[in-house]
Amino acid sequence: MLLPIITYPNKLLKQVSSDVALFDTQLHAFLDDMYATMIESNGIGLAAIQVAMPIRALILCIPDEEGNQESTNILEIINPIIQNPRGRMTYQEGCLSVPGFYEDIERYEFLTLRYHNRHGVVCTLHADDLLSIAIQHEMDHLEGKLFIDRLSYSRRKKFEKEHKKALKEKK
Ligand code: QAP
Ligand code: CO
Repeated sequence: MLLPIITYPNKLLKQVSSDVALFDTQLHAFLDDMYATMIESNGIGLAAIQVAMPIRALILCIPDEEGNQESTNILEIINPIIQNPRGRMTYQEGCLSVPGFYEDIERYEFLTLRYHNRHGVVCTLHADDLLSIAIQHEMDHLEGKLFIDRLSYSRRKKFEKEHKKALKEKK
């Protein structure tokens, strides 16, 4: 089932999400819906709050070297904790909740992630490059934060101006 994606400036995106306690069939069905929704929208990452569910769950599907998004590469990450973040890198980010806007954001290049999979099993993952960036982007959503919240004052002002104009042209 496809779910509607909430877009900026919807206030729901500011909500802090809560830990997942039950790793049941209802959660599995929701994760499957998130995956279908993300693929349909040409996304590589989606947090539960983007489809109005304030739980600490996110999915990622990073394209391989050829740019193919294999369904076997899907990561379902629940109640994540970042350990040992290091290095810095800049990447031009976008977000399904801020469609049509892309900005350079600096984040950690490497990190270790502790999380639960859909069955509640504790997993560890070592991430670098785009996977590391995507994890940090999606984990910001769990805190009610968007990538545009990380822009400098002047770049944010420029974004708001362009966003206002884009909304007007859509109507
Ligand atoms: C988050 O973003 C991300 O504006 C995932 O028109 C972004 O999937 C992680 C998308 C960059 C790491 C690096 C955005 C699709 C998808 C749009 C996305 C759009 C269509 C964004
Ligand atoms: Co996003």
